[in-house]
Formats: sequence, structure tokens, C-alpha cells
Amino acid sequence: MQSRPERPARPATSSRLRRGRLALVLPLTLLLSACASYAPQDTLRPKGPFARAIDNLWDGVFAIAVVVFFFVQLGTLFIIIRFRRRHGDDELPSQTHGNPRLEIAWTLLPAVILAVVAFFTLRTLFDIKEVDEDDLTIRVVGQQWWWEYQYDTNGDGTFGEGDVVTANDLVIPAGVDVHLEVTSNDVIHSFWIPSLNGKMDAVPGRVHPLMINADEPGTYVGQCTEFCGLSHAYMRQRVIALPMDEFEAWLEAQQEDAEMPDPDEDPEAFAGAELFTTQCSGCHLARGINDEEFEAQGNGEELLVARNAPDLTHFASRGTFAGATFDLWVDADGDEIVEADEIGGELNRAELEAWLRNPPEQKPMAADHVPEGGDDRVRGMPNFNLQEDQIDQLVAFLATLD
Ligand code: HEC
Ligand SMILES: [Cu+2]
Repeated sequence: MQSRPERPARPATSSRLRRGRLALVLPLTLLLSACASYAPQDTLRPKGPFARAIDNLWDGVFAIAVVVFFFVQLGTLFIIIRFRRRHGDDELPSQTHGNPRLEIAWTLLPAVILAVVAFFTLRTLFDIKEVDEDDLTIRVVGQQWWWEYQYDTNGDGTFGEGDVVTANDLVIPAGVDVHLEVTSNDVIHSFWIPSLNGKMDAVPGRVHPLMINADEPGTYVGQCTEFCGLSHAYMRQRVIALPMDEFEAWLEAQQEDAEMPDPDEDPEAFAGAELFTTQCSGCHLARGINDEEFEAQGNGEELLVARNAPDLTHFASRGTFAGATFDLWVDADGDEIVEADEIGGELNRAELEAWLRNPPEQKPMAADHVPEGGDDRVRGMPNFNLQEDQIDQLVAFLATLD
């Protein structure tokens, strides 16, 4: 045997110490990560009946898994100790082949356990999918990289044109079942609000039902959970559940057109509205402000690969913007979530200005990239190199869109 060049020996204690430390760090990291106080996307803390049904199922399956785990571990330990080779005993153990009784037992037992799990899983699956005809239905459309919500407010049975269309924050009434029709405009996304229900894939050309129901009014956060391209990580969504009367008032207000700011009372916002009409009509609609220009410039279809940008008619009534990546309003109580009662408070000016100054710098969108062989459509919102006074005017105008 060739002798290897000798390595400088490390004192044994230090390497043992390091291994010991490493063995501590891993479980400790896991343990401490369970202590996060701010964990709003925790499936184990359900905030509505559908998420609770899943959580209950999980509790049961987990209990079974724990029993199986200990059973298998103890069995393994028992066999290792009981049948180990004993000192001075060099004989081969008696060679048997098969043990029908044992084999039948360990085939049947798991099958029975899995059948029980399957029974409760299927029952839960049907429970959380049941759609009632009277349920409020909202269409949820995945877009690169934000979520659009359409309410059939004109009652024609279709969603989109002529209806209330919003983005980022999905507003629902609390305490009732809400039926979401999840679909996509471009690639596959996945809609997930962990505290309200499981995930649902948003697939182009298909409509998938997803039920949500929030016990209490509040804000529930989630994120796109199907990799959907460049800004997948910046594609978030929130549900704002309101008491029924507030929800009805909200829906009523959303159906109103936006109002042109008064040039005498608010000249800055008025200038912003004019600038908006000339600069932004290629992609964005603010109903009541730029309908004609929006229509004339192709309803967003001529400039964007996705053929669709957020409807801004009631932009200022949302808590967040750009795929819920940024807060639109200052989080006054500092709990890291902009709630319904903080909307309309103090504007988060800095981030809105930064967005208008250079959107692709705030959120990767490949907005300047024109796909090869295609037309000149872009993805996302490009940088318009606006002047600072123009940005001020646009911000003043956008803040009026409540
Ligand atoms: C080429 C199309 C296009 C033009 C033109 C355009 N935008 Fe956008 N804008 C978008 C897209 C796409 C988004 C969504 C970006 C995202 O969240 O990923 C967006 C998002 C926004 C948002 C955030 C909306 C929300 O609710 O999340 C604001 C505000 C906005 N744009 C303002 C403007 C203003 C003001 C102008 C004119 C100066 C303008 N945009 C021009 C494409 C455009
Ligand atoms: Cu997505």
C-alpha cells in the first residue's frame, strides 16, 4: 500500500468540537425557524373553514405518521439488538425463506392505514371544492407578474369588459363562501393564500374552481407558487376580507368611474391626469379619464406581450401595487401588513415615485426586451424617463383614483 503524504494533524478535540457544533447548528436552525413570530403564510394556522378542513386532515395524518415512525424505529432497534452477531458465535443463523404471516401482515397493515388516510383525504377534497350556485364568483387571472380580479358586476355572466376589474388585493366579504374561477392570461401560475385554502394552478385556457372563506375581516397574504418567469418572486397576492356591508359599499364604489381632478382646486393632479392620458393610455385604463385614448391605442393589446396591464380606475383603493410587491400606503401600526383601514391614510410616496422613475429597476420585467421575431410588444412597464415634476403630477393624480 502506498502511504499518503501526511496531513498536519489537527488536535482531535477541535475537530470533534466542530462536528459537535455542526450537529447542533442544523437542528437548532430548524427549531428556531419554527419560532418566527411573523409568519403570515402558515398553513398550520388556518383562518377559514376550507383551510381548517385541510389542517384537520393534516393533524390526523401526522398523528398516524408519528405512530408509524416510532413503530418502525423501535422495530428496527429491536431487530438490531436482538439478532446481532454475538461474540464467539460464528455460526450462520438458521436460513429461512419468507414468513407468510409476517408478509401478509406488513402488506395489509399499510394498505389499511393508507385506505383510511385516502378516505379522509377524498372527503376533505370534496368538501373544499363544493361550489354553491349562489356563491359570489370572482375570476382570478394570473398575469406576468401580478394577479387580476374580475367581478361580474354588469351581470352578463362573463368577466372582464364592462365589469369591475382590480389587481393585487382581492377584496371579499368575510364569513361567506367565495368561489374563485382561477385562470391565466399567459403562462401557468398558482394562486395560494395559505391561511384560507390550498393552492390552485392558474392555467391558460382553463378555469379551475377554488373556494375561500375568511372567518374574520382581515388581510391574508400569499404568493404565486408556480415558477412563471423573471419576476415570479415578486408576484404576490393578498385577500382583504371586509364585513358584508363594507364589501357591498366597496363594490358599489368600484363601479363608479374615476373623476377628472378639478384644474382650479388641484392643478397638480389635473396636470397628472393629462399626462396620464397622453403617456399611459397605451396600456392602462382609468375609466372616466382616458377611455377614448385607451380604446384608440388598442386596449393595451398593441404594446404588451401580455396584452394587459392593471386597471387603474380605483388604483388608490388598493393596499399594494406591482403584484403586491410594494405597499401603496404607509403601514401605520407597523405590523408589516397594510390593512383596509390603512388604505387612504398616508401615501407610500417614496416607492410609488421610485416605480414611476424606473419601473424595471423596482421589479425585473424585461420591459425593454422585444421578443425575437415578434412585433415591438414589451413585457412589463418600461421606463419613461419622466421628469421629477411629471412624477409629482402623476402621483398626485394616482392618489385621486380611490
Ligand atoms: C407598455 C405598457 C405600459 C405603459 C405605457 C404604462 N404602464 Fe404602468 N404598468 C404596466 C404593467 C405591465 C404593469 C404591471 C407590472 C407588474 O406588476 O408586474 C404596470 C403597473 C403600473 C402601476 C401599478 C399598478 C398596480 O395596481 O399594481 C402603476 C401605478 C402604473 N403602472 C402607472 C403607470 C403610469 C403613470 C404610466 C404612464 C406614465 C404607465 N403606467 C404606463 C404597463 C405599462
Ligand atoms: Cu406567477
